[in-house]
Amino acid sequence: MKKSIKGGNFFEKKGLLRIVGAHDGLSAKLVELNGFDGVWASGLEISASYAVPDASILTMSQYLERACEIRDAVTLPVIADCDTGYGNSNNTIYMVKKYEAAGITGVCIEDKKFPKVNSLLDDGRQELAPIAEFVGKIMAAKNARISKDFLVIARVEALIAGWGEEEALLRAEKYAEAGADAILIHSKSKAPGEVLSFAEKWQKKVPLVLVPTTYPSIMDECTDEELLEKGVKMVIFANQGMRSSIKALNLTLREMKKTGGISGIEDKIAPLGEIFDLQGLTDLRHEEKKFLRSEHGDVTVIIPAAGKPNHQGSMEPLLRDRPVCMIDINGKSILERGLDILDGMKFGEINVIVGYEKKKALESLAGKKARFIHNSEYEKKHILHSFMLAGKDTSDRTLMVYSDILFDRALIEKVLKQKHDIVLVGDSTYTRFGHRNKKLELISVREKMSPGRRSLGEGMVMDVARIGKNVDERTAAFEFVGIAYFSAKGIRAFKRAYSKVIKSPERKKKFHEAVDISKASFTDMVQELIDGDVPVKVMPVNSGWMEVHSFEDYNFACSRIKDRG
Ligand code: SPV
Ligand code: MG
Repeated sequence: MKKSIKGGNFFEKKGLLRIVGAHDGLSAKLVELNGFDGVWASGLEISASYAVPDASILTMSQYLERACEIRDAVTLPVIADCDTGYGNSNNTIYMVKKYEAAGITGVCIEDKKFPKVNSLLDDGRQELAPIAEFVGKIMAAKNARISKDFLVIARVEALIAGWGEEEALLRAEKYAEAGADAILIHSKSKAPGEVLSFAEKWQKKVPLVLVPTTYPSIMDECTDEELLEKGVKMVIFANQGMRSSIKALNLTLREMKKTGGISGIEDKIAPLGEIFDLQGLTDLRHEEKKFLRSEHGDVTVIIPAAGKPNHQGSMEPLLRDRPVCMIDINGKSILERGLDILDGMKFGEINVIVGYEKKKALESLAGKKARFIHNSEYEKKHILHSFMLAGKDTSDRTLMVYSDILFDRALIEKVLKQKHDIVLVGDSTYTRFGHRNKKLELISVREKMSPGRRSLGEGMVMDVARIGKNVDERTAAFEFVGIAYFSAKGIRAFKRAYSKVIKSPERKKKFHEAVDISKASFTDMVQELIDGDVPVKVMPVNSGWMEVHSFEDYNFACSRIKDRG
């Protein structure tokens, strides 16, 4: 976040101040991004943006609303063009209170009669207010302000109205005496001579402000130092921004009308990304991450999907060029289906670790809300390594879901409700029979299980004793579904145990069922935790998920899942 310089006396800032006209948040933001000293909430621009004349048509509230919009969009000081003060001294008092309270740096009021017309209008009705009346307004404005840093700039319109330099000097003198912090000497002369002559005679009584719209050469003819030397503290480039956008917009619209299309203009207009940046979308994303809480916002999901399928069996034709998670079930891959369910649950972050056929995976998952992490060594480093590529960054509740299973939302909801630190989902109806393309990851529990009583009560969890492909089928009570839940404490324990193994000299040795830690499966690390007396629970389920291990499974899944998503 940029440092605010709205506070303090703007005129105490060193050097010649260049402020630029704007009419809304966006135009003001562009002024700031281009490095100017402040923003001029221009009456001409604001009224033009409503497509009404700059002739006191809009009300004070409308101008103030825009000034606030501008103030909110930038950290720069904002000087508001307040025309004649919107009426007499009573209106001016109210106006100063409102603008100061709104955090505007200063106001500029002009000595014309209300209602005014724009000063640069050819043959404009330029009626000057009596000096005394305007002096009263300046005094009222000064009296109404609270901070001495709130600037009241008096704008002398005598040169605009054709009343001559003497009148201009007299008025400036009176307004300075009344307490004006600066004099804006306005001129519509085509050359800078008129204002330079005024400045010469003014003798720096209070700082001068210029609006060189009609005499732009002054900025080429005089250096900043020369202008400062003549008593000019600030120049206002009042309307060039709006004029440039009108021209650009017209060119684009004309081209669109002429061609009947939009392809020819694409490289002449700002990319959409620039709009998003100007809107502050980056900040919004950052803040959303921090503050937009949802029920599962503190849960990080990790889906390891990097591995190459090995035991293909009857699945061979389906798996020739893709991992299991990419198998298409009625128009959507298994993993896409999983991601759609998880996305709907508003998790903090969903990480998918890709490796084998990475390009295909990324193409098919384009547009899915997930962080994709590449396990470039997927052939040498297996699922535990993939898990830890994302797991190393998480300290919140974590959900691990295998990429090759189909599951219901209700199953995930259920495991997230568990109060234990590490909970695996185990299927209690697994069968030792049937064709499979791989060995199942089985779970045995500490509790005594009587045969034929595998269907257990809701919410009843048990202590895992052993997990892995080598667990004896006769003692196994569950098949590991491929869904594991960790509380913040649980994931810390898991990470601690992992880093201990990784750092130990034993890391090249056999690690549970794996030849070493790099080839370890997720379940090997769970066994390591159990052996280290970290409690691991299994939550029994008997429905709500399925895996595709065989061609039969595939046909079954296709017949069960009807939607084409
Ligand atoms: C404005 O920008 O509205 C001004 C400057 O007051 S000028 O249009 O030159 O009067
Ligand atoms: Mg104006």
